[in-house]
Amino acid sequence: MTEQATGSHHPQPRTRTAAPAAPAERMTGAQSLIRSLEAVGADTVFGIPGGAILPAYDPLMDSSKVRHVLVRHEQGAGHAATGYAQATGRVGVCMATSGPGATNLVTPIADAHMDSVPIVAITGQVSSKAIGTDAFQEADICGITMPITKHNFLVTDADDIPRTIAEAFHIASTGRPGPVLVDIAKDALQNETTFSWPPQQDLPGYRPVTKPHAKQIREAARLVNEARRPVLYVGGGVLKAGATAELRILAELTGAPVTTTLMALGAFPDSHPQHVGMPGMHGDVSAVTALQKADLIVALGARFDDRVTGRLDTFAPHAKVVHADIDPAEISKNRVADVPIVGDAREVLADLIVAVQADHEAGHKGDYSEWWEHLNFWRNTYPLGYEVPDDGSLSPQQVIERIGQLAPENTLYAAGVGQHQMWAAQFINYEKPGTWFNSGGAGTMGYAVPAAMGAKAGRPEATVWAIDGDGCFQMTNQELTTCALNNIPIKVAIINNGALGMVRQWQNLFYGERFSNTVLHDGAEGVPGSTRGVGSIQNRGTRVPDFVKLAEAMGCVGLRCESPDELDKVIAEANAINDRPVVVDFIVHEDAMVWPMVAAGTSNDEIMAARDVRPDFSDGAED
Ligand SMILES: Cc1ncc(C[n+]2csc(CCOP(=O)(O)OP(=O)(O)O)c2C)c(N)n1
Repeated sequence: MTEQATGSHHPQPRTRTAAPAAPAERMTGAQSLIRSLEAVGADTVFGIPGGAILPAYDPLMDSSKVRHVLVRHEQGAGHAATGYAQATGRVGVCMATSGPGATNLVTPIADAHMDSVPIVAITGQVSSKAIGTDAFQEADICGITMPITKHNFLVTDADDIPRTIAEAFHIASTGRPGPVLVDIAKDALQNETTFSWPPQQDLPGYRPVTKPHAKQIREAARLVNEARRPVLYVGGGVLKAGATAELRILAELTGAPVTTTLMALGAFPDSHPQHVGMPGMHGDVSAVTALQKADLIVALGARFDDRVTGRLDTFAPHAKVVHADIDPAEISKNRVADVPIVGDAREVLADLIVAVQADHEAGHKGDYSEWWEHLNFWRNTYPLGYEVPDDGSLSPQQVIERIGQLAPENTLYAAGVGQHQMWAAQFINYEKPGTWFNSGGAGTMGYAVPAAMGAKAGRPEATVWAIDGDGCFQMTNQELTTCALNNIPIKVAIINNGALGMVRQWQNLFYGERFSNTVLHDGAEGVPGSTRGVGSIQNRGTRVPDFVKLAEAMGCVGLRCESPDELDKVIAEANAINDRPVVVDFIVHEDAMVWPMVAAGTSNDEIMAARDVRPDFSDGAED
């Protein structure tokens, strides 16, 4: 067992109600696999068939409960499973054949592992007798995915299929969620077996701890009420635990500021007066500084990622740390916790509310009024902002902001990786849990389109916008064909700056503006002496590919927007199309940069609010 997380469980239904016990029936392993998927409540599987998994595809055709979505690349199947899982709270499922089919799943599996997303990947394997012979399309996918799965199984006996599927779904969705791979040899799929449900599960040693220790909770409550500069540092674990209502109660009870990480946007309303923003490399000055100057950090389902802490040995030097996490391996991994709490975030928060309240009743309540003066000063002095280009071209931040403002209620957003991802995090308001999906831990370009597809397949009633970069889009856009053919009408905004923008930003700031291999258009920018392509996008030559034509070729509506005057009209047009996927090619200025920024490897104290703008912290907040 490659178990890395023994934490616990999740209150939302991740799998649908198990089928009632059925009498044993004779059938093939493949039929037993499909029956097992039906029994655990899997309603959607994203995948591509091939030799080793082919026996499973035959009975899949007859299932009225499991819908199979035929993707165009297995990477798309994996990210779609992730998007589905994040949008529905259930386990996402993807399927592939042996060898290259399975290895194409490696990136999305690694991605789901980094972001603790519950998916089950089912792969065909060569026949059990051929395993280890370098048979055609053989790859040791269990070996390959060992460090990037919560657990994986190799099944060589048809009789083991129902139990393995039940265990895989259980492991994926309980404790700290994560990806589980089930690799099934072809002969196990072909052989006769007996199917009965529910199977007896056998997972010795897997007992995630959900209930926090009362003494630790009391200690945490005491620190909260004694602190003068506390911060609730909220990570994705709070969303996964379905603990957002409890978070709000605790926040309002204490009056402490709240910061939600990139993985936790929507866990606490952006508009709430106690929300001080997102921390991290491109976080709000107020959130980064709040953590930096805090005397107490209460980390809830967050993991002190390097993008949040900046240079670790200078992170939050005055703070005591309460660290609550379902996964004991996270606690004190990067920052030593003064009060470690192992437990499910919802249970931790529920218990903390009671303990804090009891302290209040006993006359101990924290006074954070002076802290709020500092927080409000930072918030008001260094708000997020952007410049509108004076050459009449579109500002990428404005495009993203307007998409958020014009979107129907309950719109879901998936982002790629790069500048557009950071702007989507900064300039769209996330008010509700489960509305924002991105590749936070792995930073996987190509995540947005297939993740949006998975989210829309799981939540067909919701509007789903993918906010993508022109670089990212070129990695996985073929899944738009899948969307067009399977009635999955997502909307894609390509924030087309003609460059690998985030990398270009680093070249701009740290490599003396030498733009090595980051230009995606055919202009000659970056070449010394060139007069073409420098400055604005209008100087570019032929656009390759033409995203509007590409979208149309894939059965989508393709729109283009090049100026601020057209912006609202084009977004409204895209919002009005619900029978087909829509792609909007937003041609934006290429020089925009993401601010604020803490340069990699530097201290959060060195945050830059904008180019050449270093916030002034000489207000003695931590004195
Ligand atoms: C699969 C993968 N390859 C490379 C990178 C490194 N990388 C990070 S951001 C980025 C540029 C993304 O460009 P684009 O999609 O156009 O987005 P922009 O930053 O311009 O908004 C690259 C190459 C990555 N994160 N993922």
